[in-house]
Amino acid sequence: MDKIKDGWFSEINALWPGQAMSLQVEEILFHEKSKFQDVIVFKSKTYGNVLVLDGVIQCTERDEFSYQEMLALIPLNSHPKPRKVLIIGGGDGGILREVIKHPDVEQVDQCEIDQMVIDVSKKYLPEMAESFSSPKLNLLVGDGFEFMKKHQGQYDVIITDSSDPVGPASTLFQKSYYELMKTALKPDGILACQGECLWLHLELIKGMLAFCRSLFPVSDYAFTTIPTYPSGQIGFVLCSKNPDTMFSTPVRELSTEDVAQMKLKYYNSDIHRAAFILPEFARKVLKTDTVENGNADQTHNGTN
Ligand code: SPM
Repeated sequence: MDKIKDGWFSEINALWPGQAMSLQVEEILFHEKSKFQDVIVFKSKTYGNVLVLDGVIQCTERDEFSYQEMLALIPLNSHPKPRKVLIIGGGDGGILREVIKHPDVEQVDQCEIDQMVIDVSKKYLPEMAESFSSPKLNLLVGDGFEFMKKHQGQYDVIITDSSDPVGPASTLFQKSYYELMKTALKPDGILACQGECLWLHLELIKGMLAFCRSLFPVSDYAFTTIPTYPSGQIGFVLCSKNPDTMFSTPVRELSTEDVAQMKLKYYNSDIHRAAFILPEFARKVLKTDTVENGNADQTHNGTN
C-alpha cells in the first residue's frame, strides 16, 4: 500500500527506472496477498476500476480493450481456422472475452495460476470477466507449464497474457517456455505472448525474437498503444509453426459491420496490419532477418 500516497497510486518499478504512471484513487476496493502476489483493486478518478498485481497496473476499465483485443485477435485472424485455443494467464478474463468473439473458436482452455485474480475480476471488473460463464470455456487454476506438458499437439492458437518478467511470470519470457508452447501447438499452430515495451525493453525483446527465430519458421512483433502501461505502449511476440503464415496480413478481413457486431473498440483489419510497422529505432534492432518476397520485415527462418 506504500504505492498509494496522498490519494494517488504511482507505479514505481525497477523495470521502468526514473518514470512512473500515477492515477488518482477514489476508493480502495480490495487489497490482499494471494499465494502468489499482492492483489489490489481500486476505483480511480478517470480510468474506472484498476487491477494492480505486485504494484504493477494490469488493466483499467477505460483502456483495457486496446491490449485485450490486439493480443487476442492478431493471432486468431492470422490463423485460417482457429478452433481450439489455449490461454495461459489472463485471469481478469479480458483475453477470453475477445477470443470467444471469433466465430471459428469452438473450445477455449484457460490456465490461470491465481484464483484470487479470477475472483476479484468477477466482482470488480465484470465487463472483462463476463465470458467466464461461456460454455466453450474449460477453466483450470494451476501452472501453465504443467498444463501444457499434459496437452501436447492440441492447440491451433496459444495466447499468453502474463504480467512482467519478474515474480510468477518470469519463466514465461524464456526459451524453455516457447519450446513447450511449440510442443502443445498443432503442426500449423500459432502463438502470441505479451511482449513488453519497445521504449523500455528493446534488448529483452531482441533476445526473445532471437530464440523464437531458432524455434519457429515464422516470428514477428506487433504493438499497441495504451495510456496506463509504462511509456503508453506494449507489444506482442508472435510465432507460427506454419511457414506460410504472414502475421501482418490478416487471413480474416473484418468488415465495418463485423467490427460493430463484435463490439470492437480498437481492433480492425487496418490496425492489425499497421501494428507490425515499427519505428526506425526498433525496426533496426528487431527486424534484422528480412525476406525479399514482398512480405515486408517478417522473419522466415527455415526452421520447423
Ligand atoms: N489481461 C490483462 C493483463 C495484463 N497483462 C500484461 C500486463 C503488463 C503490465 N506491465 C506492462 C509493462 C510494459 N513494459
